[in-house]
Amino acid sequence: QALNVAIVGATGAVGQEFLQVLDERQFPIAELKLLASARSAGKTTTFKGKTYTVEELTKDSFKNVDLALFSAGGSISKKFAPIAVESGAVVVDNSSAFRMADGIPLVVPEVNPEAVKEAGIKIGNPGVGIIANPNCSTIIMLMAVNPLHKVAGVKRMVVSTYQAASGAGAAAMAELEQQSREVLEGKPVTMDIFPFQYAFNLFSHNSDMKPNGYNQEELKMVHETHKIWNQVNGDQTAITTTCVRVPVMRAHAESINLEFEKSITEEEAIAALEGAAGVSLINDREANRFPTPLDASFKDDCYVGRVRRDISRSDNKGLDLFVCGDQIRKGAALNAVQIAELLV
Ligand code: 2RA
Repeated sequence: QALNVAIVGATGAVGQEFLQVLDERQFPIAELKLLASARSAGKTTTFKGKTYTVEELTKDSFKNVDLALFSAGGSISKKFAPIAVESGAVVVDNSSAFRMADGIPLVVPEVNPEAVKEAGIKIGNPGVGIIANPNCSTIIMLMAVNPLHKVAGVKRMVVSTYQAASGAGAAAMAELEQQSREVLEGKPVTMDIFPFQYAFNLFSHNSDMKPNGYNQEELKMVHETHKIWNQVNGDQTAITTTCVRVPVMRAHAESINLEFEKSITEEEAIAALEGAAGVSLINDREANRFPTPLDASFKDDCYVGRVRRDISRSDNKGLDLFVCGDQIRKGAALNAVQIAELLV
């Protein structure tokens, strides 16, 4: 049945991608409401040939709304997602506000779709009402690793990320472009977003540093994976991560080393990846051709390559691989809309 849909954060990069994905996937929409801050209210956007005016988000914005897609930051989600649920809407929230909250499902549809039903969340009868969209680097990593986890059980995982500017927002993308020009023109670089030059440089992820020496982004990947794999209690996959911001516009890349409980050959791994929804292989050793962020940009799939037996081991319980995924699309908007599709 067609739904009354609200988009919170409609003018942001992910909000705009929500509209793109909803249109492309012909999501059944009866009425559409675009919500944003007072500063953005009044702006217009077209959707399916019709012009919509962005309205200011208020506590009364969710009357008769069946589904609300949020991507406006954690504080907006914390304040307004419960109000939306109270009004009868199901919320799919792209912020980190509720990801680790007890009882709130954290979902990658290709990995743990059952979590939505287990939480008893339905259109018209939202119950706990909020479904959390995982962090983009977690989603992209799991798209590559989960098909292998199902075959041989991941015992330990070492992940290094190469994260695009889009993960830090539209302003970071603009700064990367501006700095690149300034560098090439021999001008002093403008540094408004990060405290160091971004163009032709890379740096440890800009999220908060924790006392154990890991930053927030690295810990999100660890904890979110345990929740999605239902390992919050009991045997957990050992995971360590290093997250880096690199001068790439909108697709993340990740290098992943895996240790398995059971043997899995390269051939078995490739077969599992070839059969996995949402995954494409670029794994041509002859041509030395493997995924790049530009292969993944604006695409739905995550692109996997460099699949090889880990030569530091003497058995078939270790693999290395490389994955690229569009941070705004599968890393945020597409995953959220695919969660919404589980509800209709
Ligand atoms: C990043 N994962 O790429 C974050 C975006 N929320 O910085």
